[in-house]
Amino acid sequence: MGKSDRSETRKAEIEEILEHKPGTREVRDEEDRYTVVGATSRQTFINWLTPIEDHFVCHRNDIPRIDTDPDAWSVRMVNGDSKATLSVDELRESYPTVAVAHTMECAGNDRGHHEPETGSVQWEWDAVATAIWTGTPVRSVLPEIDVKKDHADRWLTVVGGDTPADNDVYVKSIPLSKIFDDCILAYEMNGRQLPPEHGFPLRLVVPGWYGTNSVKWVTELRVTDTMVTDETFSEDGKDQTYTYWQHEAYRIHPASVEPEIKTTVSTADTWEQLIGDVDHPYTFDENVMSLIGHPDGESSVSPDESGIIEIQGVAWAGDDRVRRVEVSTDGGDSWDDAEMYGPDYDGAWRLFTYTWEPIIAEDADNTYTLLSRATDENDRTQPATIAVLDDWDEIPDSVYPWNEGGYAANAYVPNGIELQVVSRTNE
Ligand SMILES: Nc1nc2c(c(=O)[nH]1)N[C@H]1C(S)=C(S)[C@@H](COP(=O)(O)O)O[C@H]1N2
Ligand SMILES: [Mo]
Repeated sequence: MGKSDRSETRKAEIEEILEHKPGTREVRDEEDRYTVVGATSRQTFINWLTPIEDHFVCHRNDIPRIDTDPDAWSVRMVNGDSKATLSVDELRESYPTVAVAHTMECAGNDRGHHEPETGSVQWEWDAVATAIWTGTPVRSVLPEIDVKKDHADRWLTVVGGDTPADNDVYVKSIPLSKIFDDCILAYEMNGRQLPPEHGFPLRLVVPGWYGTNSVKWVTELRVTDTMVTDETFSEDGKDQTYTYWQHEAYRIHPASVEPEIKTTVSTADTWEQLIGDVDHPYTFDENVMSLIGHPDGESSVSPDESGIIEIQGVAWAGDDRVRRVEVSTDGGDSWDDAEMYGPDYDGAWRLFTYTWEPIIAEDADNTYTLLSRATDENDRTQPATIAVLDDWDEIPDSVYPWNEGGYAANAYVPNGIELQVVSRTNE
């Protein structure tokens, strides 16, 4: 398929997605050929569950069209000489069914707040959402290829079926320990059949990890001793590369660096890699982050009868827990604890609320800057800003390092909300 043909199919595809996600925003990057739509509005962040209609979409290639029976789709499994094939139907009928909550955040969320600007899709806060995914625990199918327990140092290399013959195969390697812990092969999203753009008929869900790891349209699971290398698939005899998505894209690094292909990392925790000894971290577990959903800054707001504005939002920390959420109503000069409430699942965000009694002065314009910042169970607090740093070995608490791909940023100042408070009578 030529470049212009692809741009045509892409256009048609996005139009189709926007038809059943009517409120979402198209945030397309033509050059990079990404198909993406972002969250409808800040207001989605007052809900714990994101309706499918509001869930962002992000992928590079065309959606594989499955014209035949979805059960004709099968997954190949390989562990050395041990091989098996399972249909979606078999997965659904013959293995345990579980549901997991997962806050999916694109590793490029907040990329648009990098200065200088980076390449690719300029997301602001749009690319994060929480859904309930239903499917088969991956650990329950691995015995079919003689993997009966977690080999802590091995990997599961997962292949997506969306790659055209002239492109890098969409492949991600996930540590087997994480796979055994909570990963699933999902065929339902929020209790409905998986929509095509979210991976129909089958996708991997890696709870609490950046979206890139949750491979859509899964065709193969391969147990490997290292993260994917081109040798991993050499027996397939195809002239395609398999390492781009794991080792080149989605790595955190300064400008003009080509990260080397690693066989393994000492920790899958993205932040620990960043402040530790892993050169050019892989974007695995999501960094601690929060967003205000109400007020949304789109219009002025008035307090209720008792003079109160309820500030509401969400906070998450990948597969770690959120320990604390604070809110500032004066642009960060002072902070107060917000209250966390609602559902509390590993890998999914928490709701928070903060009762604010704004002062409305007669002769001022009453503009306020609202910020939220979260702290995880490891006592890591969101940094304030994204900045260009010379020395990554000494990352100050208050700064997230500008990086060439614009990945994994979790600074709170760029997501602040400026709003005008008007008294009820002046509405
Ligand atoms: N096969 C395949 N899986 C993929 C991708 C892709 O391009 N191809 N994109 C990834 C990225 S970058 C993200 S953020 C999530 C988005 O999942 P969603 O579209 O269901 O929100 O899917 C991931 N899985
Ligand atoms: Mo992504």
